[in-house]
Amino acid sequence: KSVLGCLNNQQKLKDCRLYLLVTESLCHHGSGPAIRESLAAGVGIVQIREKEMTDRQLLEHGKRAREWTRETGAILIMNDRPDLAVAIDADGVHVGQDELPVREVRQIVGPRHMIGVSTHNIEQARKAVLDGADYLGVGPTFPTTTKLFEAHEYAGLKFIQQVAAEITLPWFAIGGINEDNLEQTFQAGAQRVAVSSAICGHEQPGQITKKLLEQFPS
Ligand code: TZP
Repeated sequence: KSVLGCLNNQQKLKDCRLYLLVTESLCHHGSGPAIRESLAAGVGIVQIREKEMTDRQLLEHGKRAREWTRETGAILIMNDRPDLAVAIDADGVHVGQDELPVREVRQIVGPRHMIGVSTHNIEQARKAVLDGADYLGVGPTFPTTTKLFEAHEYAGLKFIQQVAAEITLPWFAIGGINEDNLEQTFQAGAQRVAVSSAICGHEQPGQITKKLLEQFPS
């Protein structure tokens, strides 16, 4: 487990309930407004998740996101790229099952960055915990078109229930979550949720963020 830059970040991770993955091509009015408006409305973690940008574009984009997240005190995560996470001074990096394993990511980013891992079944979740992940993504909870999954990777609410019963590390239910099925996600045991299209793809990212946050149990 990382020696998180400051204990403050570990506490922030626990307290954070709504995590936003931002992809430029999913955003109605560009990723800048989506990030700034959702941060102002209370998003606690922003992940930069871009598959089509050049490294230079990612660097500039990431640095801007770093400034905006600093203004609200939100956590900033870089998807998939430990090198860029360090270069933009993000708080952490997120990896999937096909990317570098936690141990190798840790060697690159050092002890101060948090590492998040995407998991699609309980074995992967248990392994990520043992490997020293700082938090887990758990899903897909519902069908989604934001990321392609093989049929056998579709996890569903049953996986959310399994993780809720067993995993004590902070974890975020993810995949197809929106204002209509958020309640079901909580009922399955999730306390934290990560979304992309529900906020990025909305005409008014700030308003939908507020609406989602209002649905969280107090
Ligand atoms: N990992 C699991 S589901 C998913 C990722 C990146 C996509 C989340 O996007 P959306 O639009 O909230 O379904």
